[in-house]
Amino acid sequence: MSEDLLAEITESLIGSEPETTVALTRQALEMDLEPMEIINQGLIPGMDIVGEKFSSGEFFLPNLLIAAKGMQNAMDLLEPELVARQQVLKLVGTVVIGTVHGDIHEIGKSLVGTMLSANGFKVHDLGIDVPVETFISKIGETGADIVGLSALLTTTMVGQREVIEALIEGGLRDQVKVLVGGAPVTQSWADEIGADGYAEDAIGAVQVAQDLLGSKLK
Ligand code: B1M
Repeated sequence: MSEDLLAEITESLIGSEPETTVALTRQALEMDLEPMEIINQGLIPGMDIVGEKFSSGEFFLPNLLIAAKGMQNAMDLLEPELVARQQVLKLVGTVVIGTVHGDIHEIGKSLVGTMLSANGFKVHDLGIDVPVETFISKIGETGADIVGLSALLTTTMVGQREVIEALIEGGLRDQVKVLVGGAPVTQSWADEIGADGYAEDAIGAVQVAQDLLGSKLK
């Protein structure tokens, strides 16, 4: 039953029916499905298939835009639920997060930000297409423990390296841990550019951020 509903959510994204995506997400919450289950088993598989169809030439840019609208509107319902489910009593650290310059993919970065704040981090979300200098000045202004750099395009991953280089040049590299992620990003890319951590998804990002903070405080 819940599998059917999750499959319908996936289908609604592929079928460019954003209103249906939102209605089904609301229904899933009313049926007490966990928000993370709705995201990981309903919404993300839909976005992945939309992406594959775009790669193969079956779908075009408007299909991506409509699917993104459906997922973002569904996330507007899910994010307060994600936050409400966490019971964190004290602030564990400060994170500056954004999608690197040249890249306007927002949904995954925002989900990572939401999960971090739901787990006790103070999150400064700089948004999308963020210039290197904006990351650097926000890190200086907030004294952030961690900077999170999201990149969804093979062509924009280099922006993560540029932020690390600017941190070194500005003498800030020892003060802040660098966490990288996004669909094309891998552990070996993180190692190559000298990032401190890599996470494949939002839950992993929370785990890695907690580990990084532990090692920073030692
Ligand atoms: Co774009 N796009 N897109 N797109 N898009 C991808 C990424 C693509 C893989 C689709 C494909 O061809 N199969 C492909 C990239 C290929 C590549 O370079 N490897 C692509 C392309 C080519 C493009 C354009 C170039 C298309 C064009 O114009 N010809 C263009 C680029 C624009 C730009 O940025 N300059 C473009 C545009 C867009 C839209 C604007 C239409 C829209 C985004 C709208 C928005 O965000 N408001 C869009 C969408 C929706 C997608 C897909 C279909 C879905 C992305 C998404 O939201 N996924 C995507 C295909 C895909 O990913 N399967 C695709 C759901 C989200 C929850 O997952 O973002 O992966 P994700 O985040 C995950 C993890 O990656 C990780 O955790 C998240 C949660 O689990 N994560 C982190 C992310 N950031 C992290 C940071 C961390 C840690 C983990 O630490 C800091």
